[in-house]
Amino acid sequence: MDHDTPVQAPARGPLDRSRLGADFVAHTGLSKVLIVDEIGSTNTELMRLAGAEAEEWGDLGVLVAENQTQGQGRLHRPWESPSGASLAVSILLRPHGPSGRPLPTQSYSWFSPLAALALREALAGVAGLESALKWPNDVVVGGLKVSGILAHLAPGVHGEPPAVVLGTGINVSLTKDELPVPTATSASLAAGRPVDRTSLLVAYLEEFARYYRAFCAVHGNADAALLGGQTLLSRVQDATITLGRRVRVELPGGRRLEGRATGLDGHGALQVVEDGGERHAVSAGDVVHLRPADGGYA
Ligand code: BT5
Repeated sequence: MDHDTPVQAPARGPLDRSRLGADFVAHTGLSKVLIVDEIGSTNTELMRLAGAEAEEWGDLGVLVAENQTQGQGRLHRPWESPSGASLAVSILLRPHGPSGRPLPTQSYSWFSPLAALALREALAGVAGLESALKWPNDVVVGGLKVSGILAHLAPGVHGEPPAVVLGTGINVSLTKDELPVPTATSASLAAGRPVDRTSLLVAYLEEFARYYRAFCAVHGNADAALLGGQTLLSRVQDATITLGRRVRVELPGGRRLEGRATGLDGHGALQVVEDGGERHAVSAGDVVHLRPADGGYA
């Protein structure tokens, strides 16, 4: 491209709300979809609503913002979502098994990977993209982050266990100039063609509801066959590119581990074998994929 040519942002229309109305809610089994024009953080607002308007916000209530101004990442890091070019969506979960019993809270660590699997299917179906999970909460295409997922606990109702707010930020049509960090990409940049935000949101919510219902049907057991096929644990293992790699893990307290990521345990924690042979199960941290030969960044 000629350097003097202004970079044209792709058309950024609002979401097509007619595709996310009552029919959509009924066929997916969601309890509601609320789309707001602007919000600080969909996760923060949905956590508030889960307590303040508990009767109106049941399992699988969805809050979407056209423009999110104070998106949150883990550890209070910022999540940037240029208006109209990204999706900011939070789903409230009050998970129950087939017997009506609440799911064990130990199973909650599987909701982020469940969302990542759903998004993976949506990206494949809508944009023809092959994506992968980078432990713990990123969806990447060609090693670059197209989405980040963040789960928070929210108030339970009537003495029940806490609810979960599961937030997903998706870079849909950001141009190269708009990417907030060099490790990011967008669906349209990766696909090399425009990707429709509404179609991606619809597909993501459909897939998420399908996986979530199946997971609730097996009472949150990641080792049970899901949807008549592989277990959730093995689906997530297969989709996670961190496994089998040399990694550096930055733990929340500032400690670091370096070694080989060998697998996930039954709670989704990353198993890391340090060079000296010491084994660790890491439930929270940031991972840098290292190149095997020179220890540089991959
Ligand atoms: C995450 O945190 O990746 C979780 C992001 C969750 C965002 C959603 S949007 C809907 C819902 N409402 C919210 O308020 N949040 C959720 P983490 O792994 O900590 O990554 C944050 C880091 O990613 C930042 O420090 C930046 O380096 C980078 N980053 C920020 N914006 C990005 C973007 N749009 N694409 C890729 N990387 C980004």
